Amino acid sequence: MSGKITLTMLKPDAVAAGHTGAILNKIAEAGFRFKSLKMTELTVSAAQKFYAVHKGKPFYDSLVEFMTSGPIVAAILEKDNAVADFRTLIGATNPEQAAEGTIRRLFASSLTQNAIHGSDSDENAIIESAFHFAQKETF
Ligand code: FUP
Repeated sequence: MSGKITLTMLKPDAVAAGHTGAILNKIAEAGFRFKSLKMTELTVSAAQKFYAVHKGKPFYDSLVEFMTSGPIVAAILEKDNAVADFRTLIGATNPEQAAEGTIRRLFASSLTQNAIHGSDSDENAIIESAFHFAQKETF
């Protein structure tokens, strides 16, 4: 059965460009409920851990550098079929290939600086939610 939560991060490019409000509005209008929400920043070791699956790939170091370059907004989102529906809403990893109207198409500038993260599985949604939020921050 498909899960009800996903974890998102509005990445440093989107936050620095002042797109936080517009992106959160699109997420809410698409029917997601905010279970948790905060502005924060990733340390280098936290970013390395979050993206450990990509360790050794050519883009890993620049991805970590980018993700630690400024504040992010993290949120746990609730909706039926949350992981798949959210990945549809954000669009393809590369904004040039993202469908019209998707968050990455609208707000991302490059493959690395692609504005927003969405969990890729129900299992990772739970792991990533616990990475960012304590139980008392989840509603
Ligand atoms: P996604 O699940 O769409 O966020 O994409 P991935 O998990 O494959 O990649 C995680 C992040 O690594 C992307 F958001 C952007 C970055 N990335 C690159 O910078 N270059 C690549 O070739 C692939 C991914």
